[in-house]
Amino acid sequence: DHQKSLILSSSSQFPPPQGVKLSYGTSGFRADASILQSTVFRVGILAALRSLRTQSVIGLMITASHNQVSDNGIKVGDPSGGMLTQDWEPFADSIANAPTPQELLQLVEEFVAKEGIRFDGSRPAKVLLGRDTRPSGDSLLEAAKQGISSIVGASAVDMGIVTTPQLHWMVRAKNKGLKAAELDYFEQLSSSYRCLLDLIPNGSKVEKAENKLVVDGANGVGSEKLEGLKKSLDGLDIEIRNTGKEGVLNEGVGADFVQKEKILPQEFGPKDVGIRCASLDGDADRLVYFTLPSESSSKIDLVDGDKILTLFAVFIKEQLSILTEGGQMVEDGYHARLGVIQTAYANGASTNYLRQLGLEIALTPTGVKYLHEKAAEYDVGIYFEANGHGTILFSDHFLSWLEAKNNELASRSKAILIHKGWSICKWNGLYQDLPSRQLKVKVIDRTAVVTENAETIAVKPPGIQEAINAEIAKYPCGRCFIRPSGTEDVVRVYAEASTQEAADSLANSVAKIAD
Ligand code: 16G
Ligand code: ZN
Repeated sequence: DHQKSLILSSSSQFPPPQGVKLSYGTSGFRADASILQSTVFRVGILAALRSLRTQSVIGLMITASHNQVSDNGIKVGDPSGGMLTQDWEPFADSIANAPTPQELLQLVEEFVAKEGIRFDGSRPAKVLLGRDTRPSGDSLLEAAKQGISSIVGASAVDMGIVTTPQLHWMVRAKNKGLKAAELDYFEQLSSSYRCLLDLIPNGSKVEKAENKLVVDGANGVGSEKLEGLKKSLDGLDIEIRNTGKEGVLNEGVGADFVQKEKILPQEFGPKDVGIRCASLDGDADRLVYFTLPSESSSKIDLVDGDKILTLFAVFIKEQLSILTEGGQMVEDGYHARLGVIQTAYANGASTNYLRQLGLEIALTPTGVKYLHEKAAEYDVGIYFEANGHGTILFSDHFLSWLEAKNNELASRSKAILIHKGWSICKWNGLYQDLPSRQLKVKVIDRTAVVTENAETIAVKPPGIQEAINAEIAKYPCGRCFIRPSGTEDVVRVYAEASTQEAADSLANSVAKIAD
């Protein structure tokens, strides 16, 4: 019929690359942009099917995040604003690697039957498309559109160049029947920020110097969007550098560079001593802060995702205890469950600090999709990776409880939401990071390493964990793990110890074991 011939004819225009096996990975497909046409086309088909299955709007984002500018990638956003459900990843893998149009069609037909997807035209598929600033984005976007329109009735809405968080937000807003344009996004951020400022108690004034924020835009989409946001944001003095007019995307700039190298990005220098600075990554879903402590070196004090998480956790815990103190609040017997979610990359000092606060801490494998899923199990779930990906999730139940409380409290309480008025130094001083080192080891087959317990233990190859343990035992406060990368053909090593020399040496010896 028409649907079949449409898939066959359009997919014949997008032959898959020879001799490469692609996998949906931690955050969608990623590779050199030159080999991605067929994959993006096929993910377009998947997105349209997902839209039919969920009877909702689906998102498709074309980006390779912090990777080099010649790479690109594609990931799918589910109706809730989160990532594609993990049950659909095997289908993504299989269609991406189907060698011929006939085999592709067969896989699609089998999957459609299994998922009970119907093409009755009652609610046609709708997909929102976004991309980052990579030059390959334009032609990949075309391929995605072709994929989407090879499902009868499906439509693609091009949102243009957007950040990854914007696209997720737009998909969620559309599905809630709310306004979902870029201006609405900026409006929501700036009005929330204004609310926070309005709730700062008198007396905890922020110093003028602390009001300044210099942002490294990674030469990507984040800088342009932040310019847009700035227009509606009062009360914060933002200067944006690395806007992409001169430098190269992610090259010597951006959150990944700053977090891994712990030195100043391009365009920052001695004049920035003591100023609060921040770095975004190529699709602006990572954020880390830093300050330059001394003019004489480019070494920075990093305020990473762990510290952002800690600040949120401290603040929210306080606010929750204010809400549940004083009798009335406890009366209704409701206790909001607050959880913090980390990965094995979280600095050990942060985990200790959070534990001392009495917080419930969960560990998941690396990648937003795992942390997000876990965070959704709590009333308030705060998650951050050390590299700066993260957010806070509030359950619907918690929000309606809060709304009811708020009405009750509005008239008689002044103690809700007390702001601290801390400096970045005070914030950074919450705890001292343990020295750490990350290395990568090129291997022939990274799948030979298999991990368990949120990647903290390597169960394959046999004996490797015992060898790692023997190294760790040589160092005070030593901690170390290896894991196969979800985005590159390498095995990663992470080590922590009481001194930098010790962390380096532990990482080096374990890298030799992994080799
Ligand atoms: C992806 C993930 C990131 C993770 C990184 C690990 C998202 C949006 N991005 O970039 O969270 O930290 O992969 O890469 O989930 P690796 O597996 O190569 O170490
Ligand atoms: Zn990113």
